[in-house]
Amino acid sequence: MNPISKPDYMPIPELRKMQLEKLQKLIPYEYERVPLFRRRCDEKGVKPRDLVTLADLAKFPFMKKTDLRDEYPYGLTAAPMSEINRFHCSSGTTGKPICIPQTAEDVAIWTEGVARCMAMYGITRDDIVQVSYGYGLFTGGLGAHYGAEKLGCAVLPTGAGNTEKQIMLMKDLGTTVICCTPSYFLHLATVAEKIGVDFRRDTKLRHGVFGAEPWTDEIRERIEQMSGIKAHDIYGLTEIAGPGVAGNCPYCHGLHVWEDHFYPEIIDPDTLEVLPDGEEGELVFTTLDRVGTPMVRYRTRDLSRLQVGECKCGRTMRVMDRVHARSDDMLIIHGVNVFPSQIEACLMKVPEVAPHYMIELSSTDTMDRFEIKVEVTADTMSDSMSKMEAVRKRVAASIKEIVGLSPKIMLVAPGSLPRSEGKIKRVIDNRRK
Ligand code: DLL
Repeated sequence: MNPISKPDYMPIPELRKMQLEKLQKLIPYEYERVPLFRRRCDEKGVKPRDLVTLADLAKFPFMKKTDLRDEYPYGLTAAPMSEINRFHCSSGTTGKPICIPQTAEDVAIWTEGVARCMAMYGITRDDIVQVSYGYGLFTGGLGAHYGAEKLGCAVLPTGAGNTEKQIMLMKDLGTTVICCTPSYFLHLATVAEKIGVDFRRDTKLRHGVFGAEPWTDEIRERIEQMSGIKAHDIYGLTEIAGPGVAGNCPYCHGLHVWEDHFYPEIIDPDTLEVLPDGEEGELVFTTLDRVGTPMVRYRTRDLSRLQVGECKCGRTMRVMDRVHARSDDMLIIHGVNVFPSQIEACLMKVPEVAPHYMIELSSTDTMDRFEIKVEVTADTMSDSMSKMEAVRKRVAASIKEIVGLSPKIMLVAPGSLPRSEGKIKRVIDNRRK
C-alpha cells in the first residue's frame, strides 16, 4: 500500500473522535474570525461550546454560494494575508465570482486528497499523467498537477485545448493517465479517431481521472469501451478544496469521501434537516482543517447519498453516491421534473447515437417547446433515411418510457454540436422566466 493511503483505513471510532476534535477547534476559530458566521450563530442562539458531539453540528448555521458572493472577496477569509498562499475562484452562472484564499497548509491538504484518489485508482510513480484540465483560477489543472506530483508521477501539464497536439504528445511521450472532464475526453476521442489514432493501438493510456461535471454510468461505459481505459470518478468543488474531496475505489459504485478532512452531511433541501445515511438529499461539507477560508456546513446543491455499510476495499471513509445532478439543474418541462442526466441515460441506451447532445427549451405563447439535438455515430450517418428514422424513433421511445415526455428529436451529423475544453453546457433554456 502506498503510505499516502494509510488514513483511508482509519478505524471508525478513531475517525469520529478525530472529526469531533477538529470541529471543536474549527467552530471557535470561525466564530472568532468570520463576522457573518458569528452573526448567524448569535441569531440562532448557538455558541461554539454547544458542539459536544458530532450530531451537535446540526445546530450550526449553513453557508451558501450567495454568502461567498455577498462577502466577496475577503469577507469569509479567516487567516491574515501574510498566511495566504493561493487564490482560486469559481465563476457562477451570474454576477461576481467566488474567491477562496488558501494557505499553504490548505493547498497541501487538497493535494493529499487528489493523491489519495489517484493512489486508490491504481496510479503509481511509474505513471505519466497528462493534465488536460484547465490551469488557472479553476481548481482542476493545478489540483490534478499537485496531486500527481505528490504521488511521484511524471506530470505533463498540457492544460485544456489544442486537442491534436495533446494527442500527439500522448502518443510520443507515452502518457498513461489523462485527467480532464469526461466531455473533453469524448471530444479528444472523436478527434483521435479523425486523425487515425487508436487509443488501444497507438497509446499507453490506462486511466482517466474524470470529474468537474456530472457524467452518467452510461457515458462511463462508452468511454471505457471506446478507449480501453479505466474511467475513474473524482469529485470536488472550489469552495471546499478542488478535485479530490472524494473518489471511487475499484469496488464501490460511489466515491469514498476523505472525511478526515471534509466532513459530509446529507440534508433535506426543503426542511434543511440532516438525513440519516442511506437517504438521498443535498450534500453539505465542513472543511475540518482549512485555515484560509474554512467552510462550515457549506450547501453544495449537489444531490447524493451517503451509503450504509462497509466497502469491500476495507476503506473506512464513507461512500457517497456519484453526483448525477445538482438541485439547481432540475428542469420543469410540461410540469414534469427532469434532470439532464436522465435524458443522457436514455440517449446512451441507443448505440447508434454518439455521446454528444444538446437540450433546447423555448416557449411559444401557449406552451414550452422541448427539443433534443443528438449526434449520431459516423456509421449511422451513412445509413439510409429509413434506418435514421428508426434510430430517431428508438431515441424518442427511450425518453418517453423513462422520462414520460415526447420531445422533438433531431439527429445531427457527428461533430456538429459545440464541444468544450472544460465543463460542458448541455442545456439551453430560452423559456420566458
Ligand atoms: O469542478 C473541481 C473539480 C475539478 C472536480 C476537476 C473534479 C475534477 P468547481 O468548478 O467549483 O470545482 O465545481 C464544483 O462541479 O459542486 C459539482 O456540481 C460538479 N462536480 C465536480 N466533480 C464532479 C463529479 C470543480 N465527479 C461542482 N461528478 C460541484 C459530478 C461534479 N459533478
